[in-house]
Amino acid sequence: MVLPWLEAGAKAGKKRLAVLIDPDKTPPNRLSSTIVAIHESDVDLILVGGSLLVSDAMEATVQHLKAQCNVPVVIFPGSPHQISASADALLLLSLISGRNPDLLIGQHVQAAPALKRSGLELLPTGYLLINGGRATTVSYISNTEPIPADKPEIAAVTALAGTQLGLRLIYLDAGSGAMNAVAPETVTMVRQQTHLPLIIGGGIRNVDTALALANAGADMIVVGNAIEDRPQFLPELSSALKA
Ligand code: 1GP
Repeated sequence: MVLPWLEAGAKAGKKRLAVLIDPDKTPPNRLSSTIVAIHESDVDLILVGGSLLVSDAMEATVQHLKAQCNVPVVIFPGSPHQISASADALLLLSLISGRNPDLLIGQHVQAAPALKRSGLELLPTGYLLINGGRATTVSYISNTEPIPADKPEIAAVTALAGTQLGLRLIYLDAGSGAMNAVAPETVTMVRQQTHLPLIIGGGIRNVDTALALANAGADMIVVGNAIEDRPQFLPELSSALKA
């Protein structure tokens, strides 16, 4: 089970590393260098998903990764259709930084029967978009405003509310390809308000940024674009993070 393992790791102060694979950008036939990089690294989770899946490569991508890598595969869904019973778990996202009821309950209702049938482990996640310096696909598609980057106190009380609501993970995301990653100060303030495992992603392109976020209290770092551009970044990041 992914959730108890994440919770135990966070409690023990372990720093986890996740790779995000967007099947639109990297379908199975273009995954080989990423898979080599995963084999050369200590990767804890593979997230699969995207805010705008226009291809139908999701299922094939999950199956390919399950066959090639000995790492849990977790769906990071951009829509209620992104469900694959071949995965190990699914981030059941509530977009608590936004005020779009569809992403707080509407899509969950639509997806509920299929999720039940899938038998997937569900990871109830408070998902917060933080302004990363430019408009991102997720912000446009979700029709929500990200939390301003210079208002860490809003992120902190939002994470607190998510914790009080009974969510089990908090994910702060500057959005895929963000110009600026979430600021370590934001992570520090959020960390003071929640004991939940804290996942940080969006725009992380170098080891120093990832280490600063981990030191500020992130339990798991997510990288996507940077690995697609330079797979060698993954083993570098993995050894620095786990050192
Ligand atoms: C986006 O947090 C992920 O949802 C990863 O972002 O692709 O910018 O690394 P990047």
